[in-house]
Amino acid sequence: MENPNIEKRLVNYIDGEWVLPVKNDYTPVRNPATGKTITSVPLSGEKDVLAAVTAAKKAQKEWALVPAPQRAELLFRVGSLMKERKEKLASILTMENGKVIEEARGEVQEGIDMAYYMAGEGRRLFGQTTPSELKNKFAMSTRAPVGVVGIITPWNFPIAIATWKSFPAIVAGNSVIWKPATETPLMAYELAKIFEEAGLPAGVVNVVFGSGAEVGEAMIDHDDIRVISFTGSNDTGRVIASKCGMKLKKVSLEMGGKNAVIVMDDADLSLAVEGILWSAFGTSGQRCTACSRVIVHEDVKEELTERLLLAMEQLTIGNGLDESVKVGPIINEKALEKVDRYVHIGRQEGATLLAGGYVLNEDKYSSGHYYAPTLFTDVRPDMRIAKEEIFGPVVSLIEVSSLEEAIDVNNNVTFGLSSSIFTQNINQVFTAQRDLDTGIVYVNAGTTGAEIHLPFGGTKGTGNGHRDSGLAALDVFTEWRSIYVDFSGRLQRAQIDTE
Ligand code: UN1
Repeated sequence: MENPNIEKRLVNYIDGEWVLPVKNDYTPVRNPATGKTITSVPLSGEKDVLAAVTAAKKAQKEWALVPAPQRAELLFRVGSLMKERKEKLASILTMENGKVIEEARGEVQEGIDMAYYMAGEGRRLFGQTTPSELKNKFAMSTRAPVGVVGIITPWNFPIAIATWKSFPAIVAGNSVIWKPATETPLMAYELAKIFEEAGLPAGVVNVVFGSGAEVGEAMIDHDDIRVISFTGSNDTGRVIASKCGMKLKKVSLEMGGKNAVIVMDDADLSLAVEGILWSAFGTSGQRCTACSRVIVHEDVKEELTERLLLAMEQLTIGNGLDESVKVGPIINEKALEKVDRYVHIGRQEGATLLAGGYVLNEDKYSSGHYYAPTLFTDVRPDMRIAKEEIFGPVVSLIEVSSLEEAIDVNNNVTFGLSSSIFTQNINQVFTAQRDLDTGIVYVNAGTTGAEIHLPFGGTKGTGNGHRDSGLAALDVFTEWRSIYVDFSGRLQRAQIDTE
């Protein structure tokens, strides 16, 4: 056991109790930097989900009647506890996920920001009032909770994404059943402890650990879970969408990207290199928003490539708990193999490998899963490495000769999460923000770094029209209710008695 302060075996959190899973089935959780076992996580099943649904249904009825500003008070407390424990949470996050400690602190901060932002919604949750077409009649709309909601969160942002989904659900008066990724259960465990300590009533948030095939499936199947909010792979998202579709269940999906940085001929190249480096190799490229394509104007391609290669040489790779390390490990063996497979595909397709392209297996890396930061050039937009999500530290340089071509190349993929342009030209900036077909657009910054008070999500294969975080998240976890109050004392027929 690597850290004595971490429980050897985790349990589920259902109805305010820490409970063993019904089946005695567990799987180890390993630190991707060292390969060592940190804890083990239950592989729960349908019965655990049923217990959680029963608790969540009961709790939600009461919770919906608690005034929203009081619900928000609890979220403020959750935010303060997260702030108090920021350093502890960040180091556990680095241990289970591998991301470097500075980024782990950033991710925890993202959750704290979300707590305070959504707590503020407790005193807003605005609806509309609007005139009625009839005399002595009042019309308004309010947001009503949906009921019990199911959230399924990924390992790459195990705490931030959980807060994007659970906090708006809670403040709006829903109860939550949460299935965290089995690779990173400790963030869920720690956050559940915080919910408990903050005084969230039993059953408002329930954590059921386990696989998508068992726990996820049971959540999707259960008619009393009215919303599924999922972040993860495109393949899984499609299956969830079709199953929820048959049940007319509300479903919100976020399924990754093939994000590009565009570098125009007038760009500040030093800034562009910094932006590319941070958004492509930060989190070892394991962000939905990671830059995996650089679409570069032919006039600056050579210089940008040289500068990028030099900067890549400076990247320190290793265990993210070491403050000087910039690039941490890949989450597990399977993910490492996938990255390496794509590099082989790239070579076969005729792309030129300029740096990296191999698994790091020197002694100091041998027990973890590390991949060398990789740069391909001469990549054509129709190559698989330019179209498919790799989810690792691999960047493809694609040459273009105009802004129009750059935008075409950017848009000509099935994903649409994030994009960025480096230019000093205001006309190009505004053309790009209008024409880039992604949910997030950055100007003179890389493709990562979304802030929680704006909508997060994307177009095409990235999602299904919904957004996480920002005000938009409330649309996922509430139903609009339109209310008409007639105080005329007689029957007034809409559209008819309007004279
Ligand atoms: C993700 O990779 O799914 O914008 C989330 C960013 C982070 C969130 C990424 N704030 O890169």
